[in-house]
Amino acid sequence: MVRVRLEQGDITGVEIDAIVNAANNSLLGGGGVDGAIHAAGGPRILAACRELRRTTLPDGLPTGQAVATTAGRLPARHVIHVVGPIHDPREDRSDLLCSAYVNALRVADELGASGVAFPAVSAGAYGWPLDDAARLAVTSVLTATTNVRDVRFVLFDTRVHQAFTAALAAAS
Ligand code: AR6
Repeated sequence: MVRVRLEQGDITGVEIDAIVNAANNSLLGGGGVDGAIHAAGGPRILAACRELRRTTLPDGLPTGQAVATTAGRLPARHVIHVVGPIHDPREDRSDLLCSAYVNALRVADELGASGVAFPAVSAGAYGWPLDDAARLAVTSVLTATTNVRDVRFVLFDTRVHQAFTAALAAAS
């Protein structure tokens, strides 16, 4: 059974086996948590992403999928990059957001990681309504089949933290 904890803060400072990046399909960086991870982790992360693009992912990382790289100089050992879906009120893309969490945990299993920290994937630039993003995140992690024992949601601000607190209470 996975233990889920919530905290408010900056995921780049978290000391854990793997942190998850809310990336985009290009894997070549961006704003938000993606920008913060590349800035704090240094150029080795981008070099590893470029190598993935050159080899196994020439068209980029599909939405809902996950792939790992070095964490560069971050305290975490690995970065697991996922691409959440952009919210679209005309189309239910919830499955892809759940897949991003489940596939991150699958990659963590492949790495032998027992602790994983997640940000609120798709809840920033990708425009997902916060309460729904929190509910999908929490239920995906709680129902996943994984060897990961310790999941930490590291939420950047009070509003996001409150949404995840409510979602976790509703799911437990
Ligand atoms: N630590 C933890 N959470 C953070 C941090 C941080 N250092 N910085 C921001 N957040 P977003 P998305 C929160 O936009 O919605 C990028 O440009 C933020 O407050 O980072 O999946 C990518 O390259 C929000 O709650 O990711 C993509 O193009 C959450 O992280 C696109 O944005 C997610 O916001 C992905 O958009």
